[in-house]
Order: sequence, then structure tokens, then C-alpha cells
Amino acid sequence: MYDLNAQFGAPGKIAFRDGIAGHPNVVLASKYGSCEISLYGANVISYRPVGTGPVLFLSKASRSEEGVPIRGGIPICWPWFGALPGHPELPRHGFARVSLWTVVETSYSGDETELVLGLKDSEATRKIWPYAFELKLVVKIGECLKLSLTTGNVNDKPIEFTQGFHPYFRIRDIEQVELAGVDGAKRKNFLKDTESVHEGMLSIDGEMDSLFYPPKNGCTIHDNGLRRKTTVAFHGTRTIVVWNPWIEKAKRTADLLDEEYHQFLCVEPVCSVATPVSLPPKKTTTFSMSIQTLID
Ligand code: TA6
Repeated sequence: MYDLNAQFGAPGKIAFRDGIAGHPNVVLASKYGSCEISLYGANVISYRPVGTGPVLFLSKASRSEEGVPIRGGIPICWPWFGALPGHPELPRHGFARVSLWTVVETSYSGDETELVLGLKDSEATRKIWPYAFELKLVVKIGECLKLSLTTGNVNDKPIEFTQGFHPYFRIRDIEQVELAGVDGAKRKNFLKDTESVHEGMLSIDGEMDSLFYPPKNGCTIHDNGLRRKTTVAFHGTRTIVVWNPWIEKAKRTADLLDEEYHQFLCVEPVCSVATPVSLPPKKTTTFSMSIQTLID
């Protein structure tokens, strides 16, 4: 830990400390607020702008174990989102969220503090996904929280993958929130296997697991309980998954307390769930998201 603070730390801006699954966490601070990132999974486990409470949810039952994803924060789903077709034996949402990322660099200015994390292929990853790759995640905290995920194809042939940010947004109560930005959006309901066009605001009154094609590259969670709104903007995709497990699925989820479904809503920018990204040799592609919480 001392070495990381000596090499990458900055008093009052960037600090490393003991974290999840026995690996370091990094705390980033700017004049607008702070966030904390686990090197395990490159998961932004907390974000707290000045003047508001925690923006992200972390389950009290989340297990701090190698190989087990963190239940909450912002899991990085890569190189596949959901299940990998034809491979039910492989972990959902890929292996990036259960891998140990390395610190590439840190920096700060008057307004923003930035962390760059990296992940490359290994013997373990090549066993389940037989390609070389270079991943880079940039986390930037300023007036909003920005994440950008860059995939580098270091092979001499194209690679195909899907990806997503899977943020757990903390709310006062699931029955007191509405999602704006999906009015007129095509919707694929994964639970009923139906397609429709959504009209108006989206409220949650049961298990929700749907893909939406919002007309603009952003949507806003209005939390009437906490009287705040969280805007999620996304670039490099125009699709989001909205998920809440509700009562029964929460009970079946080992690393979630039965009543915790009340306290979060997942609004997940996802990239090419229907048709994978095809990245030519030696090229890179970047997919990004920004989050801003304001009093509503
Ligand atoms: O949020 C979409 C989703 O694919 C849901 O179907 C649900 O499985 C959720 O992700 C959580 O997945 P996890 O593997 O983290 O339990």
C-alpha cells in the first residue's frame, strides 16, 4: 500500500487503502466530492458529491472474495454482458468485474481528479476467452463522475465482444422513483420476452429486467423519496438495461438482503447486447458514461 501511495498518491486528492477481496481501494477527491474504486473489478463502489448522500448502492451482503463479483457500485461487464451465448458454464457479465486491475496513472487538476486502471489478457482469461486484449478504464471525478472504458484489439484479427456499465443507484425506495428519458423508447422485456414502445416516465412496481433504446443519450432517475435526481449520460451506445430484482429474485440472490431491493435501481448503459462490437485488429473503441446527482 505504501508503494502505491508513494507512486500514485496525492495528499487530499488520491489515496490507497485496504479494500475488497484483500486488494487495495483508491479514494479520489475533488472540490465537488469523492469516490472510491476497488482495484478488484475496477468497481466504483462509492460516489458522494458534496451536498448529497451516497449515489451508489453496495449490498450489506456483498462478499469480499476473489472470484465473486461485488454486489453493487458500478460493475464492469466485459467481454460479454449477461450470459455468453452457448456458454452457460461461464460467469455472467464476463471476467473483468472479478479481475485484479493495475494502476496505470493518476492525475489531478483544480477541478478534476483522475485514475487510469488497466487490464490485459492472461493465461486464465485466455482459457475462457481466447484473445489478447488491453482494457483501460478512466475514472474522473469533477462536477460529475465520468467512466470511460477503452478496448484495444492487440490481435492480428478482429475480436467481437459486448460490454456494459452496471451501476447500482441508491434510492430511498423503489416505489418512489421514476425514470425519465425512455418516453418513445423501444423496449425489450427480458422477463416476458416481449417488445413494445414505452410511453412516458418509467416507474417500477415489480421485477424489472428490460432493454430500452432511449431517443437521446441520457436518462434521469427522479428519486422523490430523497428529493434528488441522477442523470446518466452515455456515449458509444444508445441502449440501456433497467433492472430491479424485486421481492422473489432478491430472496434468491445470496449476496443481497431480502429488503435491499427497495434501495437501488440499476440503469445500465450497455453496448451491443443484440449485436456484438466487432473491433478490427490493432484498433481501439471507447464506451463512456457520466453520472450527475442534483437536488430535485
Ligand atoms: O441487470 C441485468 C442483469 O443481467 C439481470 O438479468 C441480473 O442478472 C443482473 O444483471 C445482475 O446480474 P449478476 O450476475 O450481477 O447477479
